[in-house]
This record gives sequence, structure tokens and C-alpha cells, in this order.
Amino acid sequence: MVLSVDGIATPVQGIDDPALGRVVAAIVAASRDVATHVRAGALLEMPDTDGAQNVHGEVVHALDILGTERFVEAFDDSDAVAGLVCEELEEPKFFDPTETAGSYLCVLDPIDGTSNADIAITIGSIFGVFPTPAGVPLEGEQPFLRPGTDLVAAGYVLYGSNTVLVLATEGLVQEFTLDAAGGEFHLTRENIQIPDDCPYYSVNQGYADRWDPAVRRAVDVAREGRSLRYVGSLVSDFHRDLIRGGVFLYPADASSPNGKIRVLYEAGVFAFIVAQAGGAASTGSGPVIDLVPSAVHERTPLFVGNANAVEAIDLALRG
Ligand code: AHM
Ligand code: MG
Repeated sequence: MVLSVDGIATPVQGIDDPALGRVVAAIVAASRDVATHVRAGALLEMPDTDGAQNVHGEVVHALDILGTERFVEAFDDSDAVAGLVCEELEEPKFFDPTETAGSYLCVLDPIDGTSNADIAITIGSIFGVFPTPAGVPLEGEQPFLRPGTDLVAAGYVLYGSNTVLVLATEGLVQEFTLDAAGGEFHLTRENIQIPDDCPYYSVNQGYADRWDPAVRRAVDVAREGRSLRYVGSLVSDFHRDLIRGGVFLYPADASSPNGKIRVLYEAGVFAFIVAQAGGAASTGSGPVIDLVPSAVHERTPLFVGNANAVEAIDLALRG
């Protein structure tokens, strides 16, 4: 069975459960709204941030607030999401259990690449969908402390020169493009496989002084014969690598012993997507997709993209 998902013009392969269809429809609804605000930039009124910082000690942007509100509302309305971990919310949020039985748990970075948000550079939303685990009380962090292998769907929305939704389900990665006039997403790439060629590498070279020798070796290996591209929005760097070929590195360094990228709603999601597309994701010590976080906002070093490039990086890290 293939379901029609509200807000996506084409029936969506890989979505067979109506409740999962409602989760995707909620992501479509929220991201369409975020896309409108991203497009309008400073011309649309935005929430007042009052200089707030989030749980990670980072300055909150108005779009972080707006994105969080829109996704929370849409998930709540869907009656298909039992709980949510969101980058901008310190604690997991649970929805009315009488309306959400047998549904899903979502993880979300509502606005990835926040530092690019008010300078007209591409940003995105990242999401992952887990089945609600049987026999685990829906409270606290425990229901979310699971590996990327448990995901049933994951993806991102990229607010770039056009808005694209990439959706990964078991064995399939599809891209949909928003027709801003009609308000619907249309299938534009059917079965994405990461290219064998790997012309690009991405890393924040500005942190080189903080890297240990193993990371320096790994970056040297990643750089060999490749062009550097670094947007500073992981979702943009990842999308380029997925379509054109490439590898992204966010290693640990002296100031960030676990790197910056979060396991649940960033690294794990990209690990799931890239695995369906024939690529790889490593922490430097093992596959990201097997990583079980011990806290919902835990971070991990991340090396993701072309499988051969990730393997070469792993070898270099091991010395
Ligand atoms: P964010 O979710 O708060 O925006 O942080 C994640 C972003 C990634 O999109 C990007 O790859 C990285 O932070 C850039 O960090 P840095 O400026 O340290 O290179
Ligand atoms: Mg963010």
C-alpha cells in the first residue's frame, strides 16, 4: 500500500501506515510555514527572542522559536505523535496519550544552521520518526534513548533557492520540491543513491589548531584531491554530498570533546538517510547508526557521506 500524504502531490512510496502518513503531513504543514518565513526574511513579523539562550547555551534566533512552535502544533494536531525531543526544548514533550495510542516518537532540529538564519543562507529542519516502544512508560528521556537503526523514517527540509523535503524510509530516499504557488511538494528525485565519486569534503578548517594528531591525519586524508565546501548548515552540506558526492566531518576538538553534532536529531538522522542511499556515517569509533545516546541532547563526532571516504577517515583516525 502506498499512501497519499496531505501536502505532497504524489502518493508517497515507503509510507504504508496512515499514522506515519499523518506524521509526514505534519512535517509538511510545519515546514511549509517555516519556508514562508524564511523566504520573507525580515519582512515578516517574528517572535521576540529577548536575547534568550537554549539548553546548549546558544543564542536563540526568532526562527528557532517559530519553527519549534509550528512543529509542536502540527505534531499535536496529527494525533500520531506521542512524544517529541526537540533541540530547542530542554525536556522531551509528550502529547495527550488518549489521542496518540500506537503512534510515533519524533526527534527534531527545527532550524539547523541557525547562525545562517538572518543572512539569507540556506538552513533546514531535521526530523526522525521512531515507533513508540512497547513496554516503556512514555515519560522522561528513556523512550528516546535508542539507536538510529530503530528509525522508521527520517529526513530534512532544506530552505534554499527552492525548498526541498528529503524523506528516507527503509531502502528508499526520495526528494520532493515545494511548488510555492500551489503549496504542494512534488516528487523530484525518486531513489537517491549517493554517487561513487566524492569530489567534496566539508570541515570547519578554522578549528585546525584544536585538533589532535589523529584528526589532522583524517582531515588530510579527506582533503586529498577534493574541493572544500562548508556552508555551516549541516543540512545543506549533507544535501550537496548526497546528490553530488562528498564527505562531511565534524570531529571532536580540544574545546568540544564530543564534537558539536547531536546524536538523536542530527547525526542519527543523517546516518539513517545515508545508509539507505549507500553511504556511511561513523563516530570515528563505530557506526553512528548503532549509537545509543545516554541523554537526549548528547553530542558525537560525525563523519558522514561517501562510504569509501568515511572508511579512509576511520583508518586515518586509528593511525
Ligand atoms: P545548530 O543546529 O544550532 O544550527 O548547530 C548545528 C550546526 C550545523 O548545521 C553545522 O554543521 C554546524 O553547526 C556548524 O558549526 P561550526 O560553526 O562550529 O562550524
Ligand atoms: Mg538548530
